[in-house]
Amino acid sequence: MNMKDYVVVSSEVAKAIEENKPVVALESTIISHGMPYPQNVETALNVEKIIRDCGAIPATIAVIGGKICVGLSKDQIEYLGKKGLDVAKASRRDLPFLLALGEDGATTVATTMIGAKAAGIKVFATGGVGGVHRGAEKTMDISADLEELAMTEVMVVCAGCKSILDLGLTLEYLETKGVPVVGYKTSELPAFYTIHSGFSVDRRLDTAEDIAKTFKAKEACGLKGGMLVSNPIPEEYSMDEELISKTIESAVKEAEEKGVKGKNITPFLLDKVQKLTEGKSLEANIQLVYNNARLASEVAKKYCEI
Ligand code: PSU
Ligand code: MN
Repeated sequence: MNMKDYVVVSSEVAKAIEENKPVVALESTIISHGMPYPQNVETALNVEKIIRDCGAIPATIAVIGGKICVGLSKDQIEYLGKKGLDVAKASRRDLPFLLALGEDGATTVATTMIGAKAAGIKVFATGGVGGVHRGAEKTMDISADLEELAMTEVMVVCAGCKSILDLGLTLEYLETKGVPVVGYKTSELPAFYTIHSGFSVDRRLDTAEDIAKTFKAKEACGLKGGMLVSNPIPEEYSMDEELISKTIESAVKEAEEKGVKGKNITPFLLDKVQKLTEGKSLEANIQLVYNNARLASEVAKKYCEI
């Protein structure tokens, strides 16, 4: 057995890769655990359409029946969206069980990177990545997404990090692991719902071409691992900083009181923030994903041209 036995690439995606056409990978935990039904399915399908309209091919990734499927059908996306929290959230350590036992799993940033790399996809668009949690000096809760960025050659286009995380520690961790952090048209790390975080990225880049070239240079030198491209939420959808920081404070406090830990904490906090802002944060979340899909498509196109 080798990895090929566990990976199923759709014929459309396989053909695109073979012909050096731009492909953008998409994760599935954002569908099952990141948003409520039916907005999750609607968003997932819209993201695919946006990528197509930009001239690239979308490849949503999930584990279905023990296979890492790269390029899901509409029905598969609908299935994951409807099942929601009943689908296992699958990060790196969960993968062997699901594959061996023929089960389903929604892929996090880490596992989506693994699937993307296996299929030969270089660019991946999502909303937010996992990171170092607040209080990690005691809990040691650091997302496997960061380790994956350190070892798997895929660019991840996101809207920065949510302040459910400790952004300063997340950047320190990425620095230690040698992961380049790009700010698209900004030198400040965006904070997901808002444009400003007060933390600096490694480098501001203003074009998709420069982003693609930077990644090519990294690959050419055999510098292993991925690259984090942070793309600020469009100004018109950016949320009120005070509202969002109060909301996150109260969500984090509730999680602590309820003793929510481990893989449940990120979905718990996302859900709380959505409820506390009465859906306003959901709209912001949807719009920033669309915005990332557009940038990722442009980067994927440039990467294929170089
Ligand atoms: N952050 C978000 N939205 C998400 C996630 C994180 O703003 O949907 C999901 C992603 O799938 C990410 C995962 O990879 O949560 C990280 O989970 P953990 O912190 O347990 O590693
Ligand atoms: Mn964790």
